[in-house]
Formats: sequence, C-alpha cells, structure tokens
Amino acid sequence: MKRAFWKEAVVYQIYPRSFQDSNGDGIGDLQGIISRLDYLQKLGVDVVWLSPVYKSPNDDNGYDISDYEDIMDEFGTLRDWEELLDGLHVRGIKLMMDLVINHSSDEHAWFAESRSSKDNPYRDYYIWRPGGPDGALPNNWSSIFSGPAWELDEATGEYYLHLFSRKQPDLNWENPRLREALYKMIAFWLDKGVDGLRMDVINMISKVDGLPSVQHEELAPGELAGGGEFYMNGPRVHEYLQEMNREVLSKYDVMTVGETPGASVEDAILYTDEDRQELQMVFQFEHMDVDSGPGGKWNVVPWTLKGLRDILHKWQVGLADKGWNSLYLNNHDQPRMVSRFGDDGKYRVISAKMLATLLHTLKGTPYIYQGEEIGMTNVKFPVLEDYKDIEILNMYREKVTEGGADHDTILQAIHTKGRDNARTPMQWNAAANAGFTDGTPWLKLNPRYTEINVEQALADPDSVFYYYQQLIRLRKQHLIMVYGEYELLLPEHEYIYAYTRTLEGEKWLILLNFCDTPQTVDLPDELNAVTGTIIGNYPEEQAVMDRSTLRPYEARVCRLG
Ligand code: TEU
Ligand code: CA
Repeated sequence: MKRAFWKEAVVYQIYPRSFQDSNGDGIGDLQGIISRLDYLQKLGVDVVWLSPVYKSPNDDNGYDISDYEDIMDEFGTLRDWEELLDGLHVRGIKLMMDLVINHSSDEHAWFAESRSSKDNPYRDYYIWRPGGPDGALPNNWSSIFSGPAWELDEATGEYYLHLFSRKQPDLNWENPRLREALYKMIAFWLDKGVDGLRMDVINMISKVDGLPSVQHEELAPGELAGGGEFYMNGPRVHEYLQEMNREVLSKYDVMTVGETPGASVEDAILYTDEDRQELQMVFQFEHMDVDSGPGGKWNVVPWTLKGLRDILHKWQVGLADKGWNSLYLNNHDQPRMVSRFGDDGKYRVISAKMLATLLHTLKGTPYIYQGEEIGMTNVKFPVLEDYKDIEILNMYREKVTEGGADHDTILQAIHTKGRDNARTPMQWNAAANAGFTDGTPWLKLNPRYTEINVEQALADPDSVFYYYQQLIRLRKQHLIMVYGEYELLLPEHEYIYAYTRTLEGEKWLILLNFCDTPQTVDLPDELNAVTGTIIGNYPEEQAVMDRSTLRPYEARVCRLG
C-alpha cells in the first residue's frame, strides 16, 4: 500500500462555538482556539479539522454559510484566522477547513438574487419548482430536520428545496456556473494555505432527475417520506467530484474527507479509490445507526457488540485493498462515545481508553472529537429550553407539540441521541463554567465538569488524555498501526472484539472487552505466543490475571511471535 501523510495522520476536530471563549460573550472563538494550541501540540495531533467558521446567521451553527470568503463576526476576523493558521503551522499541525457546499444560507447573496425573480441570472444556483395543484408540494420529500424539504417563497410563488433547515437552501450542482463559483471559492482558501477539506454531506450534491416523489403503498396522500434514495450518492456525484478534483484540488497538496451519510462500502470505494481521483476518505454512517430502530435515530434501540463489530469488520475488509477508512465514534452530530459505547459511570476512564484503542488500532485515519481525549460524557438537561440544536427543536415540535408524542419519551431520546450532547462547552478546569467563558455560555455546561476536565487530566498520569497521547505516539513509531493488514478473530464472541494486524512479518493482537464483567477468550495456540505488551488500559501492577481473561472494558495490544 502506498504511504501517505493523510493515512498516517491523527485528526482533532474543533467545534469552535464550544471550544474556548476569549472575550466573555459566551461563544467560543478563534482567539480562544489560538490560546489552546499548546494543548493540541501536547496531545500530538497532526491535523485540526475546524467546523465552519465562515459568516453565518447560525441557524445551524455555521453549517448555513452566508459568505464563504469571510469569518463569522462572533468568531473573529480573517486576520484572527490567519493567526490561527500560522499558530498551527508553527507547531507542525495542519488545518482542515469544513466545506459546506451542498447548501448555503438563505442569507447568502446568491440566494437573495436567486429568489428575487424567475429570470435573475442566479435563479438557477438553487433548486426551484412550482407547486402542484391545490397547494401541493413539488414532491413528498421530508427535510432531514423535520417537516417538508420545500419552502414556498412569496416573491415568485415557487418552492425551493432544502434537505436541511429552511434556512439552508440546496445549491443546484447541475448549473456549471455554480460549480465554477464554488471551485473558485475553494481555491481562495487553498491559496491561503489551508491543508485539508472536510466536505459536508458531499454525497447529496446530485439529485435524481425530475426529483421524483417517494412511492410506496402505506403512504397516505400528502404524507412525507425520506427521499434519500433520490439524493444520496446520486447520478452525477462522481462526475462532479472528479471535476472538482481536476479543476481545483489536484493543483494543491490537500487532504480530503467527504461526509457521506447512506454510503455503502461499494459507494465508498468509488469515492476513495486512489485511481479515481475523487476523495481520500469518507465518513461512513453505518455504525452510527446500530442503535436506531425503524423510523430512524430517535427510535433508540439497544446496540450489541455483534451489531457494531459486524459493521466495522465489513468496512475494514471492504476497504482493505481499494479506498481508505476514516475512524470515528463521535463528532459534533453524535452523542459522546463513552456514554454510548462504553460506561460513563464506574468504568468511564477505562472504557474511554478501550474505545480509543479500537479507534487507533483499526485500519484507517482516526478522528478525535474535542473532549473525547478527556472522556467527556453525554448530558441530561432537564427541560427542552436548555437545548439549542435546530435538529432537536424541530423534531420535538413535530413529534410532541404537533404530533402528540409523549414528552418524557422524546426527552429521553434527546438525552441519548441529541447533537447537543457533543456541543456542551469544552471542560478546561473545575472553576466556574469550566474555564470556557467568563460570561454566560451559549449552551449550558455538562455539570460533570468539576470532575472531568483538562486540568485534572493533565495532572493525572493515568488519565484518558495521556493514553491518547501514547496511542498517537505509537502510531508514529509503528507503521503496522497504519498499514497492517486486519484480520478478525472470535467473530461470534458476545463481548470481545479481537483482531490482528500484520505487516511484513510483524503481528499484533488486539483484544477489547466491551462489557463490565470479566470475559474469557479462547484463542488458537499460535496467538498465545505473546512476546510483549504494546499498550493496555489497566495499570501494570494489575496485569497479573491469567492471559485468557479480560477484565471489565479491558483493552490489550500485544506483539506476537
Ligand atoms: O450532517 C449531516 C447529517 O446528515 C447528519 O449527521 C445530521 O447532522 C443529523 O445528525 C442527522 O440526524 C452535516 C453536519 O455535520 C451537520 O452538523 C449539519 O447540520 C448538516 O450536515 C447540514 O449542514
Ligand atoms: Ca467569544
């Protein structure tokens, strides 16, 4: 396999609004991030992925961009951004910007033009359709953020498509002028020295011709349905990505990752096969659905290790020869991994380290989400008013206020799956507001900050932080972690995920216990020839237990032969 920086790198995601406030307005900002760069360097990450910092009315916290070439007032200025870029580069860290080009804000100048009249030159930058007879919508697609995917615009009496909120109109990629404008904007940032791009819902940019309604028997007239099959991994998406590559990306040395909900292994190979010149890797979503029942993420069902392992295994095998995996268990859209897949009570530290071991020893590029490295947990706000996320608020209105669903059931689903779990401010210390702000934070803190915070983690040699630091260092010393071939063991074990990695005669064994009780492993003899422990999450002095037993949430990485 060809060596590449982006395969060997570890990425750290910053959600700027919640990272560090520098001026007391309760909102994280660029100067705040700048003040924490030494911390990131200490952790040892190679790349920072910055969630959007462009001008935005913040209907969806920056994922609704009103000016692609300027910085959001609350976050600072272009000069602050340049200072951040320099600060990262001086420390040998690269900067990956978020690129949100499936949609813009409705407050973008292009949309103001577009909506103004049917013959405006920008009309075709967005997706407009007349309504059907009797006030019918152009089709029955629902928005990912609840309600219909269409909004009637008074000025011209037509509807525009918005897969996300009504303030996030979808851009019309069929229009070559729009595509050219986007490539120019991308070059603007790459010319400034940006090293990488994370492309938001990039597999939704091509919609099926005619935007057909979803058809199935149980649908009542006028009832909304998902519609994803008509816009995810659509007919021209690969053509567009290859064009983007040809027109702009290939002219720079740039790391790329596409966010691709609903992409299969086969789709991912098409996106990331190096010969095809599209993207380097994608964020797949299959494992994020292990605890979703029929009807989607808010219908929370228990997950099993078998379910999770089957998916991760399928992706490991599927992208073994062509394409490349990215590895994540949480981000700004997902609950905290230690609460979801580990134990955020008694075994918080141990299980956070176990999950970290998984993320850094599977094949692919690991992504750390801010706070993960200190084992931050989900939050249970008692009242809906404490939540700020548009997805949560829209869903609650649709299900409870309008749909009559039970408040407690839905609040519980929000506690388990809501995006604000990941967005509570970063916990720096045990002082007021965890050192995030001197003012009133835009979103409440997780009350556990007095116990879980950076200051505590840095003072404790056994903290989750130092374990991440160690994993990141190991990756630099052992290419087997990056390029080693993956092979699954014990495929039926109820609680243990076991596999080997092999590279040029070297072989590592990885054993992970996903359960709060001891578990026995029965391995073939040749795998018992352990010659050393690379890393583990239990202190050395306790490592006296019998080889074939894993303690609660234990992770062990050993060298064989
Ligand atoms: O998310 C896309 C997406 O489909 C989901 O992850 C979504 O956020 C939601 O959680 C589904 O339940 C991307 C961004 O990561 C997200 O923050 C944005 O809100 C969204 O696109 C729109 O730009
Ligand atoms: Ca601020």
